Amino acid sequence: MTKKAFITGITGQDGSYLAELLLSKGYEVHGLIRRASTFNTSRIDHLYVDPHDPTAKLFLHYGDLSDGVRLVTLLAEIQPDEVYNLGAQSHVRVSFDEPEHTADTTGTGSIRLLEAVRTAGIRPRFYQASSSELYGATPPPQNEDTPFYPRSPYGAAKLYSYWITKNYREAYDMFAVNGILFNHESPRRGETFVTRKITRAVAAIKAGTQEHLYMGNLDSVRDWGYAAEYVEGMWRMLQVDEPEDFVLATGTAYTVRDFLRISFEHVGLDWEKYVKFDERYLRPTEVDALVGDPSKAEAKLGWKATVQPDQLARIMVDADIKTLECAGTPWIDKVNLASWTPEAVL
Ligand code: NDP
Ligand code: GDR
Repeated sequence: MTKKAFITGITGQDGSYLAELLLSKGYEVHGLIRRASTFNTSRIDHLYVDPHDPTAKLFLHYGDLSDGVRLVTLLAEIQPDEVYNLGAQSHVRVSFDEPEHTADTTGTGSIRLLEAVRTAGIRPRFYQASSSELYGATPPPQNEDTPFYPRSPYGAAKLYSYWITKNYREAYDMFAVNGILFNHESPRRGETFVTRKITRAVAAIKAGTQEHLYMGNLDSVRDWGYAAEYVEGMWRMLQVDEPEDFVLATGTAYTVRDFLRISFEHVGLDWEKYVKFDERYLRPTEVDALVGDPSKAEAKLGWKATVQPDQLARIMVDADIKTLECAGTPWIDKVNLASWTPEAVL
C-alpha cells in the first residue's frame, strides 16, 4: 500500500525538502497551501506533476491553519498515514510585530490540526515542528531535558505547540512527536533570515549590484545545519516504535559575525567594508546562544548532521551566485535525499 503524508507548510523551506524526500520514498504527498494573489509555490514547482497525469503523486489543497473545519474535511478525505505540521509564522523578529497572528498560526494552529486528526477519526503519526527557540534564555548546550525559557511571541507560541503535542500523546495515546530543531538553512531559506540575507547580499555585492548590507546583532551564537539533512531526521522520528521528542542540531557554535566573515571570504571580500548597523533588526529580547546536543537522535535514530556551518555558508553563497546568473530565477539545489546516510548528503 502506498503511504500517504499530509504536510502543512509545504511551500516553505522545510516543506519543499520533506515533500521531495517523501516522494523519493514512494509516498503520495498532500500539501496544504494558502491562497495568495501571486503564486507561492516556487520551492515545490520542480516537484509538481499535473494531477490529471496518472503518475502524479503530489497533491496541493487550499487551506489555512486558522481554519479548523477545513483541516477536518481535508484529513477525513485524505486519510494520511503521517501528518507533518510545519506551517507557521516562523520569523522571530516579525513575531514581535504580529504577536497575535503568530499565536494564532504558530500556537493555536497546532491544536486545530491535532483536533482535526481526532475529529476526522484517523490515527496518523504526527510530527510537530518544535524549535530551539523554546530554550531562549537557557544557556547551551541544550538537549531534550533542558528547561525552556522562550524569549519572543514566536517562542511562546511554539512552547504551547510543544506541550499540546505532548499532551495529545499522553491523553489520547497518539503517536505525536516534537522535533526540536536548531536553525537549519539552505539555498531555499527565506530571504529575510540572517544566513540567506547574508549570502544573497554577498552574491549581489560581488556582482556589483549592491553596496552595503544592514544588519542587527552580530554577537548571537547559533547552531546552523543544512535543512536537506534535517527533513530526514523528521521522517525518522515517525518510523521508530515509540513516540519520543528529539533534538536535531550540528552541535557547533558560530556567531552571526563568523557567518558573515566566512561568506564574504568565500568570494574574496572583507565583510567589514560592506556591513553597516541598523537597529531595526534588533529584537526587544534576544536569544543569545543556541547550541544543540543531538546525541539522542544519533543514538536512537542513527541521524547525524554532516554539513557544518562553514560549508553551509559556502553552499548558500554559491547558490545565490547561480541564482543571479539565471537572472533571478531561484536556483534549486539538487540533493540526493533518497540515499541519505549520516556519512554523505551531497
Ligand atoms: P518557512 O517560513 O520557510 O515556511 C513556513 C510555511 O508555513 C510556509 O509554507 C507558509 O506558507 C506556511 N504558513 C504560514 N502561515 C500559515 C497558515 N496560517 N496556515 C498554513 N500555512 C501557513 O519555515 P521553515 O520551512 O524554515 O520551517 C518549517 C517549520 O519549522 C516552521 O514551523 C518553523 O517555525 C519551524 N522551525 C524552523 C527552523 C529553521 O531553522 N528553519 C528551526 C526550528 C523550527 P506560505 O509559503 O504561503 O507563506
Ligand atoms: P532565528 O533566525 O531568530 O534564530 O529563528 P534569524 O536568522 O532570523 O536570526 C538569527 C540571529 O541573527 C541575528 N541577526 C539578524 N537576523 C535577521 N533575520 N536579520 C538581520 O539583519 C540580523 N542581524 C542579526 C538575530 O538577532 C538572531 O540572533 C530561526 C527561525 O527559522 C525560527 O523559525 C526557528 O524556530 C529558529 O531559527 C530555530
